Amino acid sequence: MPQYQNLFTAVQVTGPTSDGIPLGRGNDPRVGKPFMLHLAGRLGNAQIGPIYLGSFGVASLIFGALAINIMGMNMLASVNFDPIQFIRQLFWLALEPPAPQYGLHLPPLNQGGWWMISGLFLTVSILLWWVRTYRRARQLGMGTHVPWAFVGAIWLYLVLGFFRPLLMGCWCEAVPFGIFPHLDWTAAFSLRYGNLFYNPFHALSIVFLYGSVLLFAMHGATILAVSRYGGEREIEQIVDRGTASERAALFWRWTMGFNATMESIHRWAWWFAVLCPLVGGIGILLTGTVVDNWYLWAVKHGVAPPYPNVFPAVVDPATLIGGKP
Ligand code: 07D
Ligand code: 07D
Repeated sequence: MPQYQNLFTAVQVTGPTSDGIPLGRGNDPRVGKPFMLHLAGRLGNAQIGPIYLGSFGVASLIFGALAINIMGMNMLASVNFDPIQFIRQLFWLALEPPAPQYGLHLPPLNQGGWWMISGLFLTVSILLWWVRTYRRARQLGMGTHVPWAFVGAIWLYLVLGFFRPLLMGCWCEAVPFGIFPHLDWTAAFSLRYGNLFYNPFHALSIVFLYGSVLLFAMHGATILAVSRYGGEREIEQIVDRGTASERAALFWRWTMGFNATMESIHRWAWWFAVLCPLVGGIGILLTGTVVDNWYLWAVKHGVAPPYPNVFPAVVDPATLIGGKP
């Protein structure tokens, strides 16, 4: 008998389209006539639409589009409005935050002003999208777990571009907009503050990042492995756990002596995912404000060994003026 592995075989659900539940007072109408798309059905639900846009959704899209356009136009200006060079160099182009001399003041548009405006619009757009996730969850009578998880990501984003620069007294501390420029910023940040690997919150953030991957793989694999018993059919599994859930649980109890439950695995997933940017944000907020050099901090607290005496003593570069102590 051929093995039923179910890694790629997706069930295509076809039938009459559904508009979903009627919406009560205070809601806008949903837009778009729903239709079936076979390719979408290979990845998820075959039905596309209708989508709820609402006033917060529309406002979020407008602010988001403005932010991206300001970034794009500045990048285009930086290559003298040459569309070929714009495409060729796109990954390297940047819209940089203001220079250090402006501190927290408003700089001229071409020296960081556009960065501030597009950053503000991007933030407004993200926050409006958050309101939308909250309101839609509420309207469906759901818990608000998704919006609160989203807050985790927004926290790290605001620490990187708003809270930390505010504490440091300079917008110049914030991240530039651009594909490779934001990577350069990340590498430079780590070097400037004495190697982020020695920041315990960076380490914890990595634990939750890797942990999320591990949990996701274990959970996805377990459910697929019992889909031959209907394990992925959540409705049946809720009213009658049957043999699929039982097997899934037993598999882990047999292999590692302990198993999550159908319910608790989702709490594990939620906390691991949320804690990744949450502890990360704490680590970034402490950098430069409380701790100036994570390597020296680690040596001081016995986490890292000092360099052997054969080398000259390590001096915190932040204490150097013009390269001299
Ligand atoms: C798969 C969901 C879909 C989302 C995607 C991202 C944009 C940007 C803007 C042209 C998992 C959409 C991208 C809207 C377009 C312009 C101006 C999510 C999925 C596909 N990063 N980062 C990326 C952002 C920071 C770092 C990629 C955003 C920090 C490293 C993408 C932010 C630091 C690497 C991107 C942000 C940092 C990346 C893929 C905000 C430390 C990579 C992202 C708002 C945390 C990777 C070339 C992805 C890469 C990468 C977007 C912040 C480090 C462009 C929007 C400052 C080391 N980052 N990033 O798949 O390939 O996420 O870069 O804070 O190696 Mg980044
Ligand atoms: C960025 C949250 C904001 C995103 C939002 C989304 C849109 C797009 C569009 C849908 C990602 C908005 C979305 C606008 C919508 C569409 C199409 C989450 C974000 C609101 N590191 N590192 C981390 C590792 C090093 C550095 C975290 C590994 C070096 C800095 C993570 C390694 C140096 C920062 C992590 C490694 C360095 C980080 C990010 C290995 C560089 C951060 C977690 C193996 C030389 C960030 C405390 C996250 C942080 C961060 C992993 C190495 C620098 C765990 C695995 C030593 C400066 N690093 N890192 O969820 O929190 O990000 O640090 O070497 O700021 Mg690191």
